[in-house]
Amino acid sequence: MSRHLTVAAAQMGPVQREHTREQVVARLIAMLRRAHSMGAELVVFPELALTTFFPRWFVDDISEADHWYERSMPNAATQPLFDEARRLGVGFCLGYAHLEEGADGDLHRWNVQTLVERDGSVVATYKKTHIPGHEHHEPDRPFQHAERYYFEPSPEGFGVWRAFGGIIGMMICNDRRWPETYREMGLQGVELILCGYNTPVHYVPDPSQDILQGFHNALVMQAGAYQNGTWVVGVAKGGVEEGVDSLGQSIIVAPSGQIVAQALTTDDEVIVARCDLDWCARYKDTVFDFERYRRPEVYGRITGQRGAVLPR
Ligand code: CDT
Repeated sequence: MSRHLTVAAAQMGPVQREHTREQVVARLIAMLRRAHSMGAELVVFPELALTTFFPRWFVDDISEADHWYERSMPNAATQPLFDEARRLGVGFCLGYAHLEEGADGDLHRWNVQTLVERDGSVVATYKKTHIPGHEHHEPDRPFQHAERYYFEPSPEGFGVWRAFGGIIGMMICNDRRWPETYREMGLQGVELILCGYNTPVHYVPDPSQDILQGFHNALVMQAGAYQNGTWVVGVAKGGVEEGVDSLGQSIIVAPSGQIVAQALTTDDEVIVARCDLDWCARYKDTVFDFERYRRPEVYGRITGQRGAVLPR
């Protein structure tokens, strides 16, 4: 008996600064219902889905940005989403900023995704590992990408969880560009990777990459899926948000590396795919039989060093 899971990518159009959590959650619920009517059992929302992409602005006093973060999940604003998902029997994955007070009383700022099962139970909350952009104000930029100011990198790495009848992993936006992300989960048998993203089309450090944003987005997720024999769901918050154009092109990728569904707009849009989780084994047991073919004894540099070390 094969295992099928119908998964939706619930792409969002922009969330402007003046939009309230309640307005955003109403949009998420509308897409949840649409996805359910299309047969979805799991709905994936974007990175930082509840707010505008606030790292585009720098504030000297970081506590002035605390209102962009959630202190608990669910909370008063998101409870209606949790309630409706449970009523429909649909699971979901939601990206948001989390402000955590540690045991030591210190504040920690994380960029996270929470995965919720069809019965409403929280499976896991994943913290973003690769934090892109810059730490300090760079006034010469047309807009900031100060994620390294607003978020700590996760010390936890990439877990996977048994849920939805399969083995599920998560990554967030920039994580998808790094092969280590997929391999870490591949080595735990991952069958479905969920990824929200906010990707400005204009890449300030090298604008020659702007025209390639869509290509690079598909390239990395198709490669990661194929090389690890896993499904990958990439979900954008796209469109023009506070004057910054962001990539749409949400995709669902099969273990073959083929795109089986793709968003056509840069607005709120639901796409679905019926994912055969047993399809993963066709790759994991053949060309990417890790146990048979990998050579970890000659891969020491992967974890032994960070940057490139050039030959003399
Ligand atoms: N949100 C996020 O991680 N965005 C980055 C933008 C490029 S780095 C400034 C991304 O990798 O898509």
